[in-house]
Amino acid sequence: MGVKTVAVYSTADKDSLHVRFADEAVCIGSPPSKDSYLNIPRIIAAAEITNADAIHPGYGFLSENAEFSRICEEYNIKFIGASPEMINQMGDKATAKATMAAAGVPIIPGSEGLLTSVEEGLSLAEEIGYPVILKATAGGGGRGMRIVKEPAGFKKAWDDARQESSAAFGNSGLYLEKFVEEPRHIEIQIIGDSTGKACHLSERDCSIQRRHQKLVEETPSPFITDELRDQMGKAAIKGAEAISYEGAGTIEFLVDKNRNFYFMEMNTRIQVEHPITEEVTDFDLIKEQIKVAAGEPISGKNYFPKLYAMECRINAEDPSNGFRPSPGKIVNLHLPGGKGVRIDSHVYAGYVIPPNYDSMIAKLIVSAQSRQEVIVRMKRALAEFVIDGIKTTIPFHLALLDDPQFVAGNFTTKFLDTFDFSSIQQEKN
Ligand code: MV4
Repeated sequence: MGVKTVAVYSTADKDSLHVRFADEAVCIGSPPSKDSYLNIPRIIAAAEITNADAIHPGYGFLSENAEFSRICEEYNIKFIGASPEMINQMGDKATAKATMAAAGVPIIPGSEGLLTSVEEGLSLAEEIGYPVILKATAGGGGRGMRIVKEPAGFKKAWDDARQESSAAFGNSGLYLEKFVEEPRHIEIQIIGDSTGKACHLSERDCSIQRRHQKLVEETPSPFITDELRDQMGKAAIKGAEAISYEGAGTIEFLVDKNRNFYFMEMNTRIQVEHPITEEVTDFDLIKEQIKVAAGEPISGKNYFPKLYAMECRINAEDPSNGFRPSPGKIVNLHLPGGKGVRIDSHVYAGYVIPPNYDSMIAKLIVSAQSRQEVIVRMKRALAEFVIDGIKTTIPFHLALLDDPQFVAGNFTTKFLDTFDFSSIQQEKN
């Protein structure tokens, strides 16, 4: 787009590639996030001294922070993300669910809004039938969530979930849902413009997760039919247009074994796994985010996959030791390439991975004409990927791609609960 860029960085990231490749870079503080990447005044100051027109918040830190979005507005810096009102409305899960229900998006049967007492929860659970799940309205990522299998366990689950969500989020509000057994996590990418129009870019299957951390995502989902894609896409647009959603967002659905789909949450940011959608739709999501932020309208058509794509998250973690973080120096690096192979990364040979932040060091994104060819090409790329000096999730991905059930597309969010991680072998250096 020819847009000049300014990187912000903490001292822990002074040697990161984003700092080297941006047109300008501003150090905003020391390694602890609260002193740099979560420090709003310092980021605003960096934008002001460099005369920045807009801030792209990426997918972590302040990307879904209503206060930051509001302060950007106040300082006349365009926040390339959701408005503060939208972040608040979708950040409160019970409110988000009620909003989507009112828009006609299917939701999981359960409480209308928050539960007001344990007694109300018990009688509602009796009515809809066990198992049920209690969820923190301020939650996300599985925290403050309890599955209840029978009435005898309800009181303890209620107390524990309230305690946990109060401690984690300073908000103990809970809502209740029927527990969906062995679901798939399927999300729809949407983008809306300032006129209130939205379109969808089909789904991503994010069922391969460990402890609520996604490890592999793919599109199209091997479980989703053309008809279901159309229905889910239309539901996602209905939800987005009901709230006049502006910018890129994701509507997360749970899909049960009978292919019923239910709204779960909305993410008001670009997500880590967005590149697989870009590869199969030929739509540059970041470019379109910037255009929408600049007030341009979207085309209005929807985007369906023309290819198959998969992302393997390469983390500095040891998959044979409980995915323990493995920061340190990358002494040797070789990135695979060739047709249909994309790597998004900030690392290089000689780079020292700091212990302070998320352990994801690269995204390996592969696309091809069929799912089978994606798998073969991904295995080739993983085998050619050399990262010496640290442990990575590459051996896990190689084991997964050899699993007959995964290869057959037979997996739910419970898949990794029973996966044999002990057989994974790190390559000897
Ligand atoms: C559920 C569910 C089953 N039934 N809700 C997990 C995190 C949060 N976003 C919601 N989650 C779930 N909600 C009902 N009614 C199962 C999960 C769940 C899950 C969802 C998506 C991906 C991985 C998961 C792993 C465990 C549980």
